[in-house]
Amino acid sequence: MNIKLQEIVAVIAVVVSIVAVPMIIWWYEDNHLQNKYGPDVRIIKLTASAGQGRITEEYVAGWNYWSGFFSRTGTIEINKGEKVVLLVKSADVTHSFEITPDINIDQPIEMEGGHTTLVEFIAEKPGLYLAECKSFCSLAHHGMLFNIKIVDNDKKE
Ligand SMILES: [Cu+2]
Repeated sequence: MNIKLQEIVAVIAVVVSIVAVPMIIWWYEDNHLQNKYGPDVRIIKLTASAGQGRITEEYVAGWNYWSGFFSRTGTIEINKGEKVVLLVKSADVTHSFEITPDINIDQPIEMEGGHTTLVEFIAEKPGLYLAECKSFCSLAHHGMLFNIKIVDNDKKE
């Protein structure tokens, strides 16, 4: 009787930790940066996948990494004056991104496989900036690019 109760408690403890630990990690990843920087800062999370030759804003895990079921990020539009935290994660190998130089971002944005590099900047100069991987990462290396477009909303219309 006692042994059975202990077994049940053990099973519940295992299930709770299997479910709770990833949930806490997801919650933490989603919230701690926004809490740290405050609500005015825009957090952009990108994942670079050399295997699929693309950069995405979607969450990349094992299942979609191998199937390639995540979308390619084309252009990220940022308003002039916006404070941005750009997080670039590598899903696989080393990447090194360089952006058109007149954007005020320290370059290159480099990260080893599985690692994330964080860059803070303020969008100052309106324009279209090309971010390209300069480290040959795979046969699909040519697809490792995205655009950042800084728009001046005061000058629109
Ligand atoms: Cu590359």
